[in-house]
Amino acid sequence: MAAAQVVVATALVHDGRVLAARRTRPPALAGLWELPGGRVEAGESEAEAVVRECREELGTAVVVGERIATDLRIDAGVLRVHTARLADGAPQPRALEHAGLRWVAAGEVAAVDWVGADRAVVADLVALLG
Ligand code: 9L3
Ligand code: MG
Repeated sequence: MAAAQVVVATALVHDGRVLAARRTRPPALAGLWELPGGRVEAGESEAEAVVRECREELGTAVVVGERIATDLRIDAGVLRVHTARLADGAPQPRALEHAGLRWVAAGEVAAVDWVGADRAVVADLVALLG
């Protein structure tokens, strides 16, 4: 049996805030906010996938940190959250997948209209931001 598809999500932290990206698609997720990321490709490590997805979706270079939170079951497979920090460049929504970005402080994390899977890591994000 094939292993479940892993989807990585990036808790990109800068100046005590975490980056949230507003999805445009699929329709069920449009308008909701997520930690940017996507499917790990064949032959790629999770950290490599985080770096690639941040380059593709945000146009920025990142340094990957640690894994946080527990694995989350999603329709696409299993979602795993990795921390990261900016190495170079200010994030911009580069892919059609996102309509906007916002930096979220610890006190604002719970009030964000997250996609269902990402809502489950709110407490971990608050802890991460201190
Ligand atoms: N997904 C959920 N939360 C996230 C990410 C990055 C992804 N933080 C879900 C949305 C899609 C699937 O995982 O159903 C694949 O992600 P993408 O390749 O559409 O970003
Ligand atoms: Mg994505």
